[in-house]
Amino acid sequence: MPAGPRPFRPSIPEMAPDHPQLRKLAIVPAYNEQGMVGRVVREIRRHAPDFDVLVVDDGSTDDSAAEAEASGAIVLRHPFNTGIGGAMQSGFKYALRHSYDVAAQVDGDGQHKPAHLHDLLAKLQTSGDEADMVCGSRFRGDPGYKVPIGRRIGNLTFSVVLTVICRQRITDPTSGFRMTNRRGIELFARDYPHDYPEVEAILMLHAHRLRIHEVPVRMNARGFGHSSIDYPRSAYYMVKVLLALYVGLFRRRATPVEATGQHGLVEQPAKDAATSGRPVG
Ligand SMILES: Nc1nc2c(ncn2[C@@H]2O[C@H](COP(=O)(O)OP(=O)(O)O)[C@@H](O)[C@H]2O)c(=O)[nH]1
Ligand SMILES: [Mg+2]
Repeated sequence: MPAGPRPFRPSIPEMAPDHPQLRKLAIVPAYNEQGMVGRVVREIRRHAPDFDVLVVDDGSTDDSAAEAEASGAIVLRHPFNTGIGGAMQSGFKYALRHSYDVAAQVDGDGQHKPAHLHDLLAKLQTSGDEADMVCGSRFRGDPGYKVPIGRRIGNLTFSVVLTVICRQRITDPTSGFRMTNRRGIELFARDYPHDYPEVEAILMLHAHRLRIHEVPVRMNARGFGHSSIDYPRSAYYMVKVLLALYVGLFRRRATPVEATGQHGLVEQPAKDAATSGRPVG
């Protein structure tokens, strides 16, 4: 990495392994996922009842929000579509404001298996300081479904680039199935990449000296609807993200002290979102 400002590394209390009091949030980005998002919420509550579930409805024009709420999720609604990155950043802001220790992403299209949430959590906890984010990787074992060839090629390209930059093996940089600790929550609440955020988010973590681990997971094929990275858009996706990675290498990143004049993060209230659903206990 080029010389730059000090990395963002707020001091947080060490995470106590297997601490039952950890506050954990599953963030479910959803854009027109009616028919699937309710099932995702119920599956999370069944397999990981210790997680609160926050669905970020990203300006859907269908009944995703009502379905999520009926299934027992807290629902945050964007008044218009912002893209996956915007949806996730709202989730991280919520996690920060409500003092969660752990935040996971579980996509609203049903691709991620909530049964793996505790595999991710075990790595995040037992590794303590060693893993600020744990990514579920389809390519460290059996992916569980036939990953489309376009996605494989894109994934491999980003995997090579990030493995070189981060000097550690990153096998599934486009996986959105990931979990982060308080350090990651604070960083991503303040700044999260837009458009196709997963790959850039790994670079961000690396630039801020936060640590990444991968655990093998199986995923499902998308039930219905279309991935945001369909074939016509995949070339744009490749060029855009590669450019963003290159620019990101040289980007100056403000430290919390520079940004706020004090240690830690002063959160700006989210302007365009309203919450509903059951309160966080
Ligand atoms: N396509 C799309 N998905 C969004 C958006 N905002 C939130 N999402 C959610 O982000 C998740 C991942 O999106 P998806 O298109 O499946 O990405 P992929 O799994 O990487 O191919 C899904 O749960 C979507 O519902 C958006 O603006 N567009
Ligand atoms: Mg998907």
